[in-house]
This record gives sequence, C-alpha cells and structure tokens, in this order.
Amino acid sequence: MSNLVYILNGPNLNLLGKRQPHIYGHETLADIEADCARLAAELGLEIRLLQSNHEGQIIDWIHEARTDACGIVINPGAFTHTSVAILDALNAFEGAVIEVHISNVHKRESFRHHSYVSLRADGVIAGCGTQGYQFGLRRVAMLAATAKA
Ligand code: CA2
Repeated sequence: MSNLVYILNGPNLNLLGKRQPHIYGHETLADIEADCARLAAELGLEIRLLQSNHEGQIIDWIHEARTDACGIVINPGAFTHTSVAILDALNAFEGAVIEVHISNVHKRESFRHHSYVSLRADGVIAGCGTQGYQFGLRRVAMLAATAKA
C-alpha cells in the first residue's frame, strides 16, 4: 500500500501568512509544507501538498489520490460549505480522509457551520491553527496503519 498522503488546500489558502493573520496566523503554506514534511519523515510517510483556487483542480487531485495515496488531509477552504462535487470525489476515495480548518469555524458565521466534506471525513480538526495539519497527518498515519494490519 502507498505511504503517500495528499495535503489539499482550497481557495485563498495561497494567501496564508500574508493577510488576516488574526484569523489564520503567520505561517505560510510553505511553512506548513516544511512542518508536515518533517513529521511525515518521522511517521514513514511521504506528502504531496497542493493548493488550488479552482474546484475542478481539487477534484482532479482527489481522483489522482485514488491510485496514488493512502490518505488525504484536506482544507477545502470555502468549498467546504458549498461543494457537493468535492464530497462526491472524496466518496470515491477509499483511504483515510481528515478535514482541517485553521480557524474554529463553529465560532464564526453560521454559514461556516455546515460542511459537505464532513459527511465523508473520518475526522475533523478545527481551530487548532496551522498545527491542525500535523494533527491530521498523525491521524492519517494511524488509520492507514490500522487498514494495513
Ligand atoms: O479555517 C479554515 O481553514 C477555513 O477553511 C478557511 C477558509 C474559510 O472559507 C473556511 O470557512 C474556514 C478561507 C481561507 C482563506 O484563507 C486566507 C488566508 C489568508 C488571507 C486571506 C484568506
């Protein structure tokens, strides 16, 4: 079985660390990638961190993960609250799926309280800042190891 984990990021997350640090912190996506790569090495995993502002691109990566990856950590950004298409793509993926939100979406506007992706996710992490990605990766490692056993 593959030891590759996709870490997928949706719209506007390319701006991390550059705007709205009071909500999303000071770390950039490159910092998150470096933190996750270090942790992945410890866990015996490989990572592929990707970001797109386009729903179809994210769906294509989820399809790619079906043959390549043992798990997906996904922060779908605002698509979390709108995208049945991303949910459908994740439903066709057989490995572990962990949904991550940097902010605590439940403390924010009510339109952020509903997630289509949560209908598929094996776990949801919200409000732990960018550390949430590492928690997500640890959980994927555990679920993938259990699936192998
Ligand atoms: O808390 C999260 O991680 C979110 O997924 C972030 C999304 C938001 O729509 C979700 O409700 C919760 C927004 C990502 C925007 O990222 C930015 C980062 C820096 C500056 C501007 C936007």
